[in-house]
Amino acid sequence: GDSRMDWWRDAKFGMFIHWGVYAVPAGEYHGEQVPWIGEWIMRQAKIPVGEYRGYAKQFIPNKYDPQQWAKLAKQAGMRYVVITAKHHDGFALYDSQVTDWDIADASPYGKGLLQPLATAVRAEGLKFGLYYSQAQDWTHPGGAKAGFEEGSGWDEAHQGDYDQYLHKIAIPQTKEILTRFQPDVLWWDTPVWMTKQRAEPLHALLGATPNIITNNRLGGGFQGDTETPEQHIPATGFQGRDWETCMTMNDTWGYKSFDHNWKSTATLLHNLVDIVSKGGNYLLNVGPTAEGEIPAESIERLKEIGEWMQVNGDS
Ligand code: FUL
Repeated sequence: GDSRMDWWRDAKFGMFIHWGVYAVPAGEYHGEQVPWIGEWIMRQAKIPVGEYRGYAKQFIPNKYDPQQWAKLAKQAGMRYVVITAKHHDGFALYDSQVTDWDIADASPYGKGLLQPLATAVRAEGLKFGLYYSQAQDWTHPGGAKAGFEEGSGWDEAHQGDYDQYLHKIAIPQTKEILTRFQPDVLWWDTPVWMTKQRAEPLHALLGATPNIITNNRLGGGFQGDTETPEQHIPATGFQGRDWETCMTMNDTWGYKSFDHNWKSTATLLHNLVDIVSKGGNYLLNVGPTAEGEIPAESIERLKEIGEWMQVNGDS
């Protein structure tokens, strides 16, 4: 077998973290509650790039406590953590050298958020993974779309071609995150307009981290290691393929102040058992606030899951 996959297959349960400046509007734009998932607010409300950039000035996570997050994951029985290094809004949670649209340069916080988490998570004996949006980027030229067609955005600032974006931003940033953080997982997303030719240089970078595990969302025909059913549990799993269901605890990945539609702990445990019994992994999401706190409702559920694990888990 492929021993590279051993830890991941054994892990069963992980924490997904969607965190970024979208936690500042927290689902609201000009006093209106914007429908759908919070991390998509920029596109949903067609917020101009210049205005969206302003949110970064209020993204000051002074309450961020990576040790607490790592312990919370560990106590819940999770064995890995995957956090958004950069989501579709293009904002990097680390100090990127190829843009100033990152936490260190665009926010008064002034320093990276990923290394402290990588260190804390690994200190708890958990694996550390990164999510990276390689195709959609609603801030840097060439990475935005209004529909699902290439190169059309909702702002002049979007003008540009994807290949230019790929070489100026996506490739150098992928290189940065792989070399700086040596992630155990790279979680690509939404391979719109990816072709074999575009995906190849991204795929080639993975050679720098030979044991890395990647999902099936790079695009261009690359299958990666894992299937990624989103917000649902497949009836029977996948023949001959590893898989991981990712799911929210309420109805959003990124923090929304008014989403109170929380699943019960019983439902979350049922999902975990259902997924694991079918051979999959469960990547359960938390969406921290702009101040850097995991919502109390999520903490409460993770603690209850941890209590169940004490009795029923294999430690
Ligand atoms: C989707 C993204 O578009 C969502 O924002 C979220 O990150 C989810 C896990 O994947 O495709």
